Amino acid sequence: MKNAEVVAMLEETADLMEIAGENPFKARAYRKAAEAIAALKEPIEELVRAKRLNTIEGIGESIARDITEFLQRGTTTRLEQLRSKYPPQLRTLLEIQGVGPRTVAMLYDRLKITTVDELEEAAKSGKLTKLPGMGEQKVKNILEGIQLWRQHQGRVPLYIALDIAERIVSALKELPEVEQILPAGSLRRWKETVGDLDILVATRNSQPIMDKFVNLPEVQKVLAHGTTKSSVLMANNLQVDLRAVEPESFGAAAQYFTGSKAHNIALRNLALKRGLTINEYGVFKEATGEKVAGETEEGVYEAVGLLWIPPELREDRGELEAAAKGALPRLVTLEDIRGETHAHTKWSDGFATVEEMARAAMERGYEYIAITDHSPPMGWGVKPEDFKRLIREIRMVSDKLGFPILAGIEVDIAPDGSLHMDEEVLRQLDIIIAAVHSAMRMDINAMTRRITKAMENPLVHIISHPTGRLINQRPPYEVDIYGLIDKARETGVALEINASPERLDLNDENARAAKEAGVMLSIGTDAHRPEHLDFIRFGVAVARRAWCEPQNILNTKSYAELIEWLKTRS
Ligand code: DGT
Ligand code: CA
Ligand code: CA
Repeated sequence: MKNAEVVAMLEETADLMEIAGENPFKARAYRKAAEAIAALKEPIEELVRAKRLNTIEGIGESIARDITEFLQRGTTTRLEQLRSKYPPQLRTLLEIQGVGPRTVAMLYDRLKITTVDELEEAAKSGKLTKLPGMGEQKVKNILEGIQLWRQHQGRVPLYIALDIAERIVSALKELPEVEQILPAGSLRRWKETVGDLDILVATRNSQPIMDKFVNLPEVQKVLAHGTTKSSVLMANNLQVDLRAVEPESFGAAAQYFTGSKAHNIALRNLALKRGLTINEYGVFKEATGEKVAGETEEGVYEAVGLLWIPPELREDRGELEAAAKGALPRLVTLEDIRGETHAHTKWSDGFATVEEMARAAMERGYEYIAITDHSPPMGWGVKPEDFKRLIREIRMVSDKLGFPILAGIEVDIAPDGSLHMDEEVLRQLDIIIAAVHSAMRMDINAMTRRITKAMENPLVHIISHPTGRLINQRPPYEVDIYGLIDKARETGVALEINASPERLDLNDENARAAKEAGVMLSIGTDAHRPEHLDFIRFGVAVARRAWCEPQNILNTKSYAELIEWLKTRS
């Protein structure tokens, strides 16, 4: 069913028509058509096949032609023409209050502005006031609009949202009225950022739960306070919605509000093929209205002929097809992780000793830990002449604790792809992680060459945080991730899923590409304190969203297996 795609096409056409200054009535017609198709219950392809498009109100001849062409070619002549005049990313500018289509066109025609950042810079540098009709006040409004837009965009990093969710859940759980409670939405799917929290409770008496919720000490503002639904703002401007449902519908509600939206739409279409409708209350026979599932999530999927699908996979990236064939992956779990591959100590910029880090690993039931302190040129890196003492300490602590500690390094990759450490030192180490920490503004080819060259060095085992991004803080440096994946496959070097919650690098999609290419992935927490070892759950979540099974992850290996694997590299 291509309805959503057709809607997107019509909306883009309307936006670009307005920017291009075409007849406003024409643009409005496209918008109306988009609304009509969004509300359509049957596949648009059916209507086209049966030549019934004109039965929908608001769809005239020329829009019908565009839809037919779009279904055949995946695009339309009209859209292509518009796009050749005005790049589609200009549409984002329309989301800013005080910026209309005419302004967007002028910004592009005169100043080649295509992004919010460029607009902000132009406004701040005084370039905008030189444009016709742009007084000081208008520029000021635009800057305020940009600020507002950014707040609105503000998605909260997963670890912050998770922390808030866990506190809400443990507070509400105390109430005897709560039969079940579940943080659903993107949080349950472990998406790297969260727009808002969607918490569900199963109960027969919801009022006391709602009352306690809106009065939680962390609540900054109550947006709604009802019997079955309440909404509040928490710290970080995070909105939290709490919904109460009858226990009979809890599974259906959990399924619905876990999403993703794309997954739900695809699931509903599968259900329709079986003559079933599905909503947040249950699964029903279309013909009779009889309820066939809803109490449990397993039941909902089973009614549609599917195995239960882990939330991390629910992004409409092939999981429904896999569930129908009984071919879902056996996703890696926290329990599969047998050791830590990336940890720092006081020897570089960490805050604990080798022994403290090792004990923390033992407490978590691990079989080993790798100590991988930085090399110079980081100011805090361990100097070559000090590595001898560091290695000696590692061997000594390992003996004392009777616990395997690998002597390692996180060595900096220089701009020319060489490693910032004497080879003589590297040869004494058990595990070598290499990473880019400086000179990140290189062009994409040079950066890709820099990292692939390090991978060609037979001493290197793992490339750490391969794209350098920091969530909501720093975009990835320019690098050809597929070039890195190819090189990893060719050399056998592992790529890291850095589990530090501000990094999550590789991200889910890149990790999935690596996994599918047969590349080994290593989940490392980059711990700088003992408690950072617990970041592992974020790395495992990325691996699960990347469809990884235990054999795709280096540190699911036992100590002996890991040593074997490390040898095959050097
Ligand atoms: P977020 O909050 O932006 O990080 O992402 P989600 O996935 O938590 O999305 P949200 O909070 O807008 O909605 C929660 C879930 O509700 C979503 O994952 C699926 C479901 N949902 C929301 N809108 C729709 C819809 O229009 N159709 C369907 N089928 N499901 C929807
Ligand atoms: Ca949400
Ligand atoms: Ca929501």
